[in-house]
Amino acid sequence: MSTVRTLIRNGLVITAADETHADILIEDGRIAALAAHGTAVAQSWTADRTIDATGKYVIPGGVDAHTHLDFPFGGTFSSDDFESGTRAAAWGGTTTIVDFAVQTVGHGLREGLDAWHAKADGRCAIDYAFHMIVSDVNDHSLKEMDLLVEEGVTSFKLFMAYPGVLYSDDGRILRAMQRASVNGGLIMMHAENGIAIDVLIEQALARGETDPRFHGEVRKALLEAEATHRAIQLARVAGAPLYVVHVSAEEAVAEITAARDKGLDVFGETCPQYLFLSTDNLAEPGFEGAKYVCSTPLRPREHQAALWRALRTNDLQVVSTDHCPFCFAGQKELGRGDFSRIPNGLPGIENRMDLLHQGVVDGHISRRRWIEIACATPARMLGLYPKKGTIAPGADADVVIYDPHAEQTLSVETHHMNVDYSAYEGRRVTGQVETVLSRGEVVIDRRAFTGRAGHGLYTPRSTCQYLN
Ligand code: DUC
Ligand code: ZN
Ligand code: ZN
Repeated sequence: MSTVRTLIRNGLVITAADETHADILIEDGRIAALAAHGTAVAQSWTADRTIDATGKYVIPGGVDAHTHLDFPFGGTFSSDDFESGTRAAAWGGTTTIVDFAVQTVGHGLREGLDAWHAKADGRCAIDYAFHMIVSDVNDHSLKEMDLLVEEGVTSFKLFMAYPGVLYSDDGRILRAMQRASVNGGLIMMHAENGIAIDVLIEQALARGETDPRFHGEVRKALLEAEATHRAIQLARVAGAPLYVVHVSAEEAVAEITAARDKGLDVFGETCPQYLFLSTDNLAEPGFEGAKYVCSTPLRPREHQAALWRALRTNDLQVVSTDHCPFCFAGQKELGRGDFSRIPNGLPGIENRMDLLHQGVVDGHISRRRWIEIACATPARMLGLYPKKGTIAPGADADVVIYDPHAEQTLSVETHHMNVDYSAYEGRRVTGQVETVLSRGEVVIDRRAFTGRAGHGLYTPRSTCQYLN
């Protein structure tokens, strides 16, 4: 049974809106009250458990808007399942994930969603929700979209990439967007011109260009920008909001910025890998570059400044992980001699809060912006606010005690993700998660895991709360 009353004393409470020196009272899994340190109110509080946060930040648990646990791709499955993946998330200060359920072509959305519930049920250490990948837009799946919105699956990912697998053509995309404009769903777009990319892949392989670095060369920034532009125009025609996932190219950011300058409900997310890694990693010698194969691909490092700038100006609103880990041994190796067979995806569910805090340390973003892009906005965007994403009376007590001065070295030796390498091996970062509460239960206690599989609950969502 959980501790019913918990007090967090003496920390600096940071939300997207405020930084306050406040104590926090937690009752029955929720934030009951905040009061300034030393005030009569704060001093009157008693609790079953008191956490001293002197010298620490007290922040909302992270909300990761984009994960792929137990995800089928390229003939294999991502190596973290819902148990190992959500445990690693907790270690990294994330207390809610929104994972992608998949519709298989020829089957319904309901069937896909039921399968993802079965994968997750009873296994999660933290709370979770689902988006739905729609890979077969037809009359039946369009009707099912309405039902899913009503039951709390309020966002739908479509792919302009991966022809023959997850790909939807423009007509199907338009139909899904038209449906979303009526039922309130949010269309999430993987914006890359997959038809053109497939031609470039074929030509590269025919020239004998088989190394991982060619993955980055054929998936051109211009083809991300072109697809982003097309998705925006289709959304305008349909009168639907649009959320572009894993934006990596400066040219794609420019398309989103232009749309937002017109006042359109167009949003964009990026991921830590695009902020910290680059095509230099894809070009690492031997087959090492395979560790960095994901789509959209890593870009030349010049793109990083444009992404950070867009995060500051709110042209990009969210940083999620797109966590989709594949082990180097046996999984990434499927693509030796043919980069197009390397399973696409990077591990990162555990690293997001720390890497973004490093963005604070490096002067790219403010502390409050860190919380906004990692907690509050993803919660609003996906209909989870204010239950998730903030520290306020009535919110779930998903709280992280964060040590802003701790130094750590990211490494496969110390991470908790079920994958045999770290994309950030040897990187020194300042700041570390110390203690994590999920709905008032301590799941990480001064860097020891005290949670359990099954504590995490499925969390239905309302529709997007971020529209203009
Ligand atoms: N991109 C990835 O890198 N992995 C999974 C799916 C995707 O779109
Ligand atoms: Zn994608
Ligand atoms: Zn993804």
